[in-house]
Amino acid sequence: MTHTFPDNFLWGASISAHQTEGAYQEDGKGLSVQDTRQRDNHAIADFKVASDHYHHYKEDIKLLSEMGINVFRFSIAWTRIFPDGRGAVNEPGLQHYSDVIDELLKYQIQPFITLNHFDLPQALEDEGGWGVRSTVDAFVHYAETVFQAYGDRVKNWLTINEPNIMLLVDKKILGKEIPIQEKYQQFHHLMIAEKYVFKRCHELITDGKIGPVPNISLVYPATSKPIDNQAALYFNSVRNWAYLDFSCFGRYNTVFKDYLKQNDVQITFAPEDEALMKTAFPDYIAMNFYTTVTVEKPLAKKEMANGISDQQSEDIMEWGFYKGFTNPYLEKNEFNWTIDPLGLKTTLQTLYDRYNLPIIITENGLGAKDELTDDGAVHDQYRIDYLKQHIEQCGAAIEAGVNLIGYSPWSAIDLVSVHEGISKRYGFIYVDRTEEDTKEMKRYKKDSFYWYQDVIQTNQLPK
Ligand code: BGP
Repeated sequence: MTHTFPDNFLWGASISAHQTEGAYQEDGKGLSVQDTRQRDNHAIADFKVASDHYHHYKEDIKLLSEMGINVFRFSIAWTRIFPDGRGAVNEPGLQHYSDVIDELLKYQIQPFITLNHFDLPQALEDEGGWGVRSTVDAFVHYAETVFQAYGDRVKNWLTINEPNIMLLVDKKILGKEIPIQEKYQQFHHLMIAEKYVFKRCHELITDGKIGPVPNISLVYPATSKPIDNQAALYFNSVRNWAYLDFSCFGRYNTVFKDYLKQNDVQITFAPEDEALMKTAFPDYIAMNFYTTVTVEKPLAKKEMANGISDQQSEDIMEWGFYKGFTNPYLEKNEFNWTIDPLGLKTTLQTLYDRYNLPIIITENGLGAKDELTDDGAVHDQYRIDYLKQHIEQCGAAIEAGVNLIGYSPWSAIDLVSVHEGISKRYGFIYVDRTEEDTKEMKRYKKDSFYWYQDVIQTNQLPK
C-alpha cells in the first residue's frame, strides 16, 4: 500500500556533533566525555576527525538540499560554546553554529537542534557529571545562551538525546558503569534539566518549540505467560514511559516507582522540583526508533548472561525484572539489530494514544558495511528496503490517526557509530575514510540518496 504524506510533512535527515564534526580541539573547543572515553571494539574510528563535517558543512548542506530535505537535525557541541561547560562563552564556537544555521536557511532547510547528544563537557564530568545538581544549572545556562543567540532563526529544539539509552547502556556510551542509586539520581537531574529548558525555550523564543528525544522501542513479552507480561510491563516502564511520563505528565509513574523501591533507590528532589515538573511541558515528542524489544522474566540467575551483543534490544538483563529474548518472528541486520517495521506503527500508535502530542521521528535507519565501487557508487538497496518498510508504516500510522509530523532518519551523512566506528555506516552520503585512514573525506551519493530524493519530491513512496 502506498501512502501520500500530508503537504506540510517534514522530511529530514539527522546527525550529532561528536559523530560527524571532528575538529575536536579547534577554535577553542573543550573536551567532552566522547573525546576522552575508551573505545573497546574498534581500533580508532576516532571522533577527533569523524566525518570532518566541521570543515565540510557547506558541502554537506548543499548535498542535503539537493536531496530535498526540509529539516536538518543536528546537535550543538556544548564544549564549543563553553569549553569547560560553563564560564566565558567561546565566541568562535558560537559563530560556527550561527554560520551553519544561516547556511541551512539559505536552502530553506529548518534546523532542528539537539542541545546535547551524549557529549557532556569533561570538566563537568570531573565534578560529578549528571550525578550532581550543578550540572543542571550549567546545562540550563548553556541552553539559555544558545536560545538567545539563535532563537531569532531557530524555532525547533530538542533537549537531551536518549537519556534512556545513555543510562541503560552506560558503559557503552559513557565509558563507565554507573551504580543504580547514582543512575536514577542522574535520571532525575537529566529530566529536571529538561524541564527547565522547556520553560526557558518558551520564555526566550517567540514561537519556540521544544521536545524530548528519547529512544522508544515498544517492549513485547516473549510468551503469553503472565510473568513474561510482567517483565514487559516493567521494561516498558523503565526503558520508555518513565522518561516520557516525566516529560509529558510531570510524574514518576507507579511501575517505575515500584522498580526504584525494589532496588532501594532514593531520589533526592530539590524544593522547586515538584512545581517545575507540573508546569513545564513539551510541544512535541521527538522519537528515535530502530527496533522493538522482547523480554522474558529471568527465572534462574545462571541464565543471566545472554551474550547477545546488541546495543538497543536484547542485551538487557536485570535479575528479578526482565531479560532480553530473541524474537523468533523478526529478522536481524548484519549488526544483530532486530528489524520490526510494523513495530514502528504500533509504537507510534501507543505513543500518540498515551501522550496526544505531535510526533517527529528523529532517528531511524540501517547501519551497514557499505562498499564504494570503483566508479564512485554505493549500491545500498538493503538500506532502501529498510527505509521503505518503515516509511510505509509511518504512512499507515498517519492513516490510523497518529499526528506524525515528520521523519528524519539516521543519518544524513556517514558518521562514526557510537561503538562500531566508521565501518558501520548509516548515511545517504558516503564519506570516504576507513577506521585507520581518514583519506580526503570525499563525499559520494549512495543509491539511497536518489531514492529518498524521489520520496521527498513526490511526497510518497515510489510504486
Ligand atoms: C542512537 C544514537 C545515535 C546513533 C544510533 C545508532 O542510540 O542516538 O547517536 O549512533 O543510535 O547507534 P550505533 O551508532 O551504535 O549504531
